[in-house]
Amino acid sequence: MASILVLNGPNLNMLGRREPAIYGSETLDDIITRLVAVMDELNGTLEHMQSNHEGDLIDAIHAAWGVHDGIVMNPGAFTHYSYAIRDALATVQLPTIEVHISNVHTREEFRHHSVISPVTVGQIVGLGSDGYEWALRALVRRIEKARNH
Ligand code: CA2
Repeated sequence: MASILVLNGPNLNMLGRREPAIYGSETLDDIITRLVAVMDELNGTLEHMQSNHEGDLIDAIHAAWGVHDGIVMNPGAFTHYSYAIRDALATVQLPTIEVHISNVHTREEFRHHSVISPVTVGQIVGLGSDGYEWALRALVRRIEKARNH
């Protein structure tokens, strides 16, 4: 049974309320409800946390150490410049999948680079909110495979 921490960074609490053409019409609550159902199906558990504050996200990453088996994270705009979040992920060494709802590569130049991705297992970008589900399924599969070896 896998335990996953889902983390969402700044402004993602506004999902479904603004900019639906870029980020879709689902709210963050809608997405998390769906992810909890997916984790039930996979016989796992999920904790979710969203924050607009870098330090709070770092504290949540530290607190995941020894508690959760992996992290699905959309770091929001911190993706592009937060060495502190990257260091926190590198420190706890939990397998992490980075998710972006929009296709960052078709947007402004500053969104093309992630300082987070070098410390992740992989990235899912541009698949809308479904990306969280694919990330969750891929991460649980990876954790269970590692356990059975
Ligand atoms: O595509 C993504 O998921 C992003 O991580 C979203 C971040 C952006 O800074 C990244 O470059 C790509 C921004 C999140 C803003 O979320 C909003 C949602 C709805 C309405 C307004 C903002």
